[in-house]
Amino acid sequence: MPPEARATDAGPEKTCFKPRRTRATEDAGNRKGLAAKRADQEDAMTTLTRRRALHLAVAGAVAGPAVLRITKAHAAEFSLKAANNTPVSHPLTVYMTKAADAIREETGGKVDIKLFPNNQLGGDTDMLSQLRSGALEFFTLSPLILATLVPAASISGVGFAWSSYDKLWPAMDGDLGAHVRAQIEKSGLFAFDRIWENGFRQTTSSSRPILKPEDFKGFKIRVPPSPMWTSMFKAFDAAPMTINFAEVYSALQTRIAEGQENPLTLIENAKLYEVQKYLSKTNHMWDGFWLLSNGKVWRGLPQDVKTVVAKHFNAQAVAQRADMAQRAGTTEQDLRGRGLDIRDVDTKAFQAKLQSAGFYKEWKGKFGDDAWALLEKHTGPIS
Ligand code: X2X
Repeated sequence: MPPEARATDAGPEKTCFKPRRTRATEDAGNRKGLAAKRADQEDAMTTLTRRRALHLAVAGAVAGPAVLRITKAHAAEFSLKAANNTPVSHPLTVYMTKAADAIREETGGKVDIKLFPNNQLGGDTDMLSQLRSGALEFFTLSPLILATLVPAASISGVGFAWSSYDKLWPAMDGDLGAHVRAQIEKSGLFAFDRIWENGFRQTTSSSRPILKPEDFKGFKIRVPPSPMWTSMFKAFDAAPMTINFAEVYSALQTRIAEGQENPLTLIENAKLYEVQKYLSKTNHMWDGFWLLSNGKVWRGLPQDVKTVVAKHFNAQAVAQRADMAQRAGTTEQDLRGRGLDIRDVDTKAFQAKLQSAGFYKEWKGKFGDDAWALLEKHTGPIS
């Protein structure tokens, strides 16, 4: 069993959470029955109004659509929203939900995080804007898409850099992750310590199997909005087009794009096998999800709230990694069963193509020698 799984089995330590009590809640606690309930509700309304005022102050007047405001009237003292781009069945959503449940439970309902999965609040680009304006409190995003705002963040996604998770997780939980999180913080966002798993990315196609680097020539491939993705697939001589994940299924269905690339778990959960025929195990890049918060909103929360929220999100991120590692084998079987024609390829040939196209030289230059050395300290020499 991987160490992550063991740590989680033991369960996160309980911290002593003391809900903040106002005079109104104390009075309500002393009364009985309906009267107490009414007082609780009134108190909830007061705190919601307070929270709303805080939000407006933090976010400014143009904070985003009114529909995203806190509207739930119940006893929570902190009603917060979290969002992601993965289907309800994806382990990212499942384990974020577990974290929200654990936080609600440990705080006796005072901290209520409502999850909006599956691009319900818009595509990644929209959700990133909402997070930055303060309209959305928590959001998971690929380091490479985040690089549109924080260029240093995409360093974990350099092509063919990682040979195993034994190198990857210690780097992301250690100094490489700390380097990236420091840059994220400078941009006004906050990143939780533990990055969540998306996986190693594989290439799918509806038109032809990609078996060797030359098969990418002119291939109309959807890539997420990110300079590194576009750069990588240009280096493969493909024709990359930037599309948010929210529109990927329909882009493939209508054949606007011939193919896309994503980890097996997401290909299965988003049912991309319905609109793709071939899957090539190109394994070209590792990708994760940083759980982000708006820096001002995060710093504005009381310390005891922050401690409980961070503890459960970090613990569930580690549990989600372990769960995905356990499913890896069966997912491939399932996808074969769904009719995908799965092929192994010589990944070395693909890496050589990136090398000869100048991909590594370009990105080493962009990240700088120090950051590159930090990456290679964990991966070994990349190019
Ligand atoms: O957009 C994608 O392909 C996804 C879901 O993998 C990311 O979030 C980068």
